[in-house]
Amino acid sequence: MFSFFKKSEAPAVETESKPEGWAARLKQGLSRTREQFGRKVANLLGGGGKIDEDLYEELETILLTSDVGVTATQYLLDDLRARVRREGMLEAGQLKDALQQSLLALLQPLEAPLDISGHRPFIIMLAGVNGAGKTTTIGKLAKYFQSQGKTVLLAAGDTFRAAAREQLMIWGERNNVTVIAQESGDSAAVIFDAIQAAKARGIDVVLADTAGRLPTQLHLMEEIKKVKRVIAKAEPSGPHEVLLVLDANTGQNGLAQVKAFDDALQVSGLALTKLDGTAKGGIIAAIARSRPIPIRFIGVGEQLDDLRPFEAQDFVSALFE
Ligand SMILES: Nc1nc2c(ncn2[C@@H]2O[C@H](COP(=O)(O)OP(=O)(O)OP(=O)(O)O)[C@@H](O)[C@H]2O)c(=O)[nH]1
Ligand SMILES: [Mg+2]
Repeated sequence: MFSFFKKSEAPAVETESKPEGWAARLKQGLSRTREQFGRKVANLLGGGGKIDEDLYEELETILLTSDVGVTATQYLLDDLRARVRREGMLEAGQLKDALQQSLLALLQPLEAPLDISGHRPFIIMLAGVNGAGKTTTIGKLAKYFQSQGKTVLLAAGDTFRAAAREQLMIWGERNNVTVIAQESGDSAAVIFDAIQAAKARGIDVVLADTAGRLPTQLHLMEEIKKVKRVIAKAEPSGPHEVLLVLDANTGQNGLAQVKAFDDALQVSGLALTKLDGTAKGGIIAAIARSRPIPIRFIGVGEQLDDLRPFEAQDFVSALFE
């Protein structure tokens, strides 16, 4: 938990402006995913055979076992067949390029960077199941916005655990970020106060943490709906972003989480974390097909600068090469 509080970790600001450094980190982070997915595809399609039904069937198996899910797998295979027909492809090797193109076309609409220019403070409310990476993502986002010259205020809205509040406050002190917390009180009240404070101080971005919860815990889902309503009382135009944090390793269940939180809160963006783990990556395709909510950020590690805006082309390249 809260690995970004480790003393050993100095914010790697100097790498902030080097996109090639990030591309390398993304590839490094996705290496295990690439081993599972990219290598299987390469083995299947790199042999130089002809395109036939068996090939499509094996590709279907790879997609299904990579968390792409039935709906998106069907869509991708149909799209592939259409490309093969249109371009008169015969060789298995050509199918690999076509698959990359199909995936890219599917994922491109999810690339919609978060634009915070319309509101001040721009209020971002985070939500997600326990341990998805909400608090870690808040730390990373604080650094991300600070590196763009924005002022940030954190609302310690996870009032379920005292430790969560303490750790957020220590972290805020070390990184010169104001943290609004309360000894007692509920999540909505803390976030309400934080928004008032941000308005009074002319802060650019409010990041509101919330406690983890499962969509099946109906009372907790009601509580987070209330948080959203109370934010709108503090600032009628807000929240300006409801960011669902999703652990990429949860596989197909991730799609169920997206649907449930979206139904409850009208999620406006996703942060996909832990892509540096054993995540199979296909969940992104499943989301793109079944509930296309923009992926604002992806996280590929526990360090502060292991979070960047999602770029479909980079992502697809990192999956294959
Ligand atoms: N490898 C890796 N670990 C991550 C990433 N993001 C978060 N973590 C780790 O995931 C664990 C849980 O992260 P938290 O940020 O505490 O998750 P949370 O959603 O706030 O959890 P709760 O508040 O308990 O619901 C911690 O050990 C983090 O270091 C990531 O992108 N990559
Ligand atoms: Mg947390």
